[in-house]
Amino acid sequence: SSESSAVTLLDYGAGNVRSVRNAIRHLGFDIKDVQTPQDILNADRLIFPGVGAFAAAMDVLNKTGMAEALCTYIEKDRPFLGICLGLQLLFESSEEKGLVNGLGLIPGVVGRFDSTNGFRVPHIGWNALQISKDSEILDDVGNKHVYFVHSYRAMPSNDNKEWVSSTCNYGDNFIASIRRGNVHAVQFHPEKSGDVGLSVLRRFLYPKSHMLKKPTERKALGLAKRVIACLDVRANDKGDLVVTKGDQYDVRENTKENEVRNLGKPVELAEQYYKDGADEISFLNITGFRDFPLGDLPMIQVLRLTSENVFVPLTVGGGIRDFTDASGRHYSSLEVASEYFRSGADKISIGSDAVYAAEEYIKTGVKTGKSSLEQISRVYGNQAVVVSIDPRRVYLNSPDDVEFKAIRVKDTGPNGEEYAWYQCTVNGGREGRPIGAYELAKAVEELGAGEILLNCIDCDGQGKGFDVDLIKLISDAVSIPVIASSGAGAVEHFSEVYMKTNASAALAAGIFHRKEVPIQSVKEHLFKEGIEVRF
Ligand code: 1PR
Repeated sequence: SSESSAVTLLDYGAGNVRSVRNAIRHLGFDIKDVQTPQDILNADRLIFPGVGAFAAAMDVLNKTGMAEALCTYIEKDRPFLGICLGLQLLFESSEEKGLVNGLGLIPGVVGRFDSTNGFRVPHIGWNALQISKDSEILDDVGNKHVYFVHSYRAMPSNDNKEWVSSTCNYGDNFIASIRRGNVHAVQFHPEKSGDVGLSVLRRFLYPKSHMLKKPTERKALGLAKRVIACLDVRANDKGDLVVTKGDQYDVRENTKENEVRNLGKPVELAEQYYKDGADEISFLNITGFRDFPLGDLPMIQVLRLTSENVFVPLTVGGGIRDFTDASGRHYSSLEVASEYFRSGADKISIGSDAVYAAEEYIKTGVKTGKSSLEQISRVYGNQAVVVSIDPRRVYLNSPDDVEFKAIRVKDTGPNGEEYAWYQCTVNGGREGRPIGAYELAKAVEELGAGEILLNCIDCDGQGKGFDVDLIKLISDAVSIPVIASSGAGAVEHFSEVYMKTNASAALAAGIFHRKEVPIQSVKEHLFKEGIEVRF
């Protein structure tokens, strides 16, 4: 019946659509999953959250007969909402792997962003829309930012102008949404765009409802600099999972008992930061070098619960590598990552294992395709893979004293040394490796990382500001987004890092956990300094 409160979801099993499911349920709808092409034709309302690669998706849709059913459904002008790849697949073809045919409903070819003109690829983050025609579902978006994460995009042309309802500028003006009659599709992720995104889904699910347009006081102009809250998680000595925080990576209190510093519960804190306006949340399992049975990975439950109520991107890191658990069962890093994606993660972050992969790649010059980094980015796309770098400064009198990239640093060493190289570490800073942050960053970009989370052990928990020298070095060396991390102690540290480096996001932990500086104050300050942020 047309009054049913169920929505039909086309999930062809290529990745995580958990967030879309959570968002739909949050809005009071039940989900009917498509099993056969007939289910598509019978749908009252169909949501198609495309995930994974274009070619693989078309392959599945063609083999199962779903491609034909989708074309029929859409040509009959039945209510449809495509998300991300679910928009791209409507076009004639994509250049993602050679030239692959799409559903062919909209004229145009989906192509890759050009990173040569200074725009980092993937396009990750909160950007503004230029709405060009009434698209109803975008009525509450107005001037607000929405969340994008993609490397490919469709371009507006004379042939498809009757479809285009909004564009977004990122080097090019690309198609951000289409609408014709009851058929809608968006390139951004409404299920990850906070309240604004939920309003898009709500308007699709309840088309007759009249919601008030809230006036927006601040107009979104372009890609926002992100503010990320990071939760370092581990079990304390009683076995409870807690959010902890290191002082140069040492998370134990300076007391006789030497207990693990406890700053709160992971799920509760994440929900709080979402409400406070965090653009993203990162969870790091900082004891990921220990072997857990896969089903007991402590972060799985945290992700499941968090993703039910938090509608911004979630990253999880720590322990993403091949391992054998206590019972002798072997797990591949891809299995570990898949479990995290299924549980609600949007991105995974690799630390130690990426260091080993980069060392090997630099030594041999060969991409084996076997590292965690390569395997996970091949299956889930590079936008889903972050590499976390944990470097420590090694001071030098001359940059020629070492084979790694060394730079002049503002904070000189204990003996007045004016230079330093940044030595990568593994196992939570416990072991230094023969590779620098600069060499690592360039290698992991080639191996398929989509983003870099750049920590600095010297600055961690010190509250004296980010390591601007390091962040400038790395963000100038790669063309993927770089997240500045470690050392935030005041709102000015965020504007400093954005003014002096090409960081795309800034992450902090301690100041948020200790409630010294609210996320909102960081954003107000950045806004005042003329830096684009999402409110
Ligand atoms: O090596 O793949 O298992 O990943 C381990 C992950 O856990 C890495 O991302 C690594 O950075 C992280 N990690 C390991 N040990 C620690 C520790 O603190 N003992 N934490 C650790 C990393 C750094 C940031 C921190 C910022 C901002 N902590 O996450 O949140 O420095 O802090 P601040 O704002 O308070 O200065 P693998």
